[in-house]
Amino acid sequence: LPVGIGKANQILKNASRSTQPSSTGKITGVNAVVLGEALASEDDELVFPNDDFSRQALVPSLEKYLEMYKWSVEDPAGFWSGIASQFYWKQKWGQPVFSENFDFRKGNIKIEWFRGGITNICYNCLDRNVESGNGDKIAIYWEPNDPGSQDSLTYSQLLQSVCQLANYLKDKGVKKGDAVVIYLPMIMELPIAMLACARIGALHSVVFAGFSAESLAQRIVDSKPKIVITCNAVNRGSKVITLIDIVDAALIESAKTGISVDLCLTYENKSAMKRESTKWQEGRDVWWQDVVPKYPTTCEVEWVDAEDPLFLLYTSGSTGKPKGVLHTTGGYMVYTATTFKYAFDYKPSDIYWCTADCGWITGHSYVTYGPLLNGATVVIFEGAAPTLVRSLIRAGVEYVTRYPRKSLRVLASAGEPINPSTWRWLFNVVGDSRCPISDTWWQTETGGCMITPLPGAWPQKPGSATFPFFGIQPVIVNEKGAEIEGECSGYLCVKSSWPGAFRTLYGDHERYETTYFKPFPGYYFSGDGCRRDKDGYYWLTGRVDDVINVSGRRIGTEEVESALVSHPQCAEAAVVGIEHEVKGQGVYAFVTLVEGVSYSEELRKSLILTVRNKIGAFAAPDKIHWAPDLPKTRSGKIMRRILRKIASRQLHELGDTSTLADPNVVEQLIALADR
Ligand code: 6R9
Repeated sequence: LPVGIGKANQILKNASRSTQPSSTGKITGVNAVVLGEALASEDDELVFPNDDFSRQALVPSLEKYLEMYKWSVEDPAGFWSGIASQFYWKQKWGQPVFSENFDFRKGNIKIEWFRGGITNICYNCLDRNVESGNGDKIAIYWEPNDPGSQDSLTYSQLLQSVCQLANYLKDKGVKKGDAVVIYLPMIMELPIAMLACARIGALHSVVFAGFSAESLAQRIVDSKPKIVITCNAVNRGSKVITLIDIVDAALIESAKTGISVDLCLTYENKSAMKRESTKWQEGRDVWWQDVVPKYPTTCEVEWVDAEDPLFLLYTSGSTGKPKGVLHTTGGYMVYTATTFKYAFDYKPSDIYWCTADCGWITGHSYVTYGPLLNGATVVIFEGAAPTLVRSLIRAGVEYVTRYPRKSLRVLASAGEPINPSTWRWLFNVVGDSRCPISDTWWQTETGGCMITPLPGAWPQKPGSATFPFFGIQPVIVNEKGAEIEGECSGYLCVKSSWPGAFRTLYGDHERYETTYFKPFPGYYFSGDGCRRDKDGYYWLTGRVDDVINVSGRRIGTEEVESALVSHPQCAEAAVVGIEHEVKGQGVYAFVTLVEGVSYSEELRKSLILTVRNKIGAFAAPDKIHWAPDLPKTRSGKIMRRILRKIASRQLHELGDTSTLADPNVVEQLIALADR
């Protein structure tokens, strides 16, 4: 067994289960089982699952997990083949079940799973469930922004809607391997569009509907879609956002680089805007409701190889240009389905809600594919709900406690660190000290959960993602790339592949290798820091690169910097993340103005607006710090370490400033901190 995991065995032996978490729902702080007398640190706080939960859990004990885990890493081919066989394959995969090169020194990085297997993920999500007698089961409950116009689709109805759109797309010339850009909010048409693409072997590239025209254009230029699918407008809280205008601006922008899209399929989202008031590009824009329902409700499946691409999803990296993460069909299918089932202890009678937007990976893997592959009933909510727990805490417990929560079985969190106090609040208040919390660590790149509790299987520690999922071998390495054993902290890497791993960055395999495989030869590098405690539990400590995480959304600091410097009055900018009570991290920007321009409130607003327009509202700086100059080394490199300290007002911890080209810069910056 990999280092650490074996140690977990001892926990059960050493810990006393005498103090079970109370089920009275009283908010008494921590319901923990303490090792020894006093709680020495957060590492010692163990929260046990209750026995009733464990008895019914898919993985009822640590022993069972260790047995399965051992099998999964000693015989990955056997372990994953067994699971893959539960899906429909038109033709079984060949041998070897997987092949990989994780070490760039031995040639190009390559990952393949189930090569030669012929399947279709849409078929496995829908047809397979309908054929097994679950056609009348609800696939999606849709909860709109304004209560009152709820909707739902059974598996049969969803299949029919998907087939109609698939037929339409085929009729418009979309073929296997073509890209389709989807720019939709959380309405049912979003998963419908994803599944329709998958059905005909087209790659979907969903762009989060909070991205600006410029960001959308960038993604259109990179993926060169045949069609863009959007809607006219969407309600967000009390605001109406006219998505089609954003698409229009993006298409004008992308046409300038020679990428033109002649078809924009637009859903009329009546609750937000009527078609009469929609600005329309005759010849290019087509109303979904006018064309799609005319197509047949059955559609032949395009059978694809397990390694044929399924989708592209852009994510932020530490350099300016977003990266097109590419996932393929077979491995992603098997991995998302399996992680969904085990990480949430899924039972067919469950109704499952994931608050994520399909514009991000969580919405791909755990709103759409993972649940539907398991025949689950999912709830989709139109409104925005990131960083939900911290916003709820701020609003007060009564918003939660006024509703019965007896039906809740498992709570989950993803996308950002959940600190121990937030964890306890979620556990005690929302889950009545009864529901296990799956704090799942993973990334766009990993396709599915990598380090996650399995509910009921072992004691949790608030704030720790606990142990690796089946088949995942996390390692912690030091600066030199050497694996460190036992209790330690360092850079989180993964040794050898798993089915859900991304296969490349679209059109840029070299960047894929450089970013993820070259920093620590022989390993996949996650970009995250991590600590492993004495019991083998993993604690994520945040990004170690220039990526910040605002409300669970990844933003490259360089992306914000280039947006800022595109402003005619901004000469230079440096962006760092700061702690933010609700958003987790906030965007803090140091801005140097062009000679002769002076600071003003108006300019501050206009800089923020520039970022909103260039990237999207979610990336807007929380703070603009006027900077006559930036602290740089003699070779001209900005010293972000110092900027981070100034931003968080840790002024006594600036460290060594003697290597700065001009140490006075720091004092100037401090003087301007609250201007
Ligand atoms: C799924 C998703 C990935 C980054 C990742 C890490 C952070 C995700 C986390 C977590 C602490 C967790 N992250 N899950 N940090 N605990 N449970 O969010 O993908 O948008 O690609 O972000 O999010 O820093 O590297 P993505």
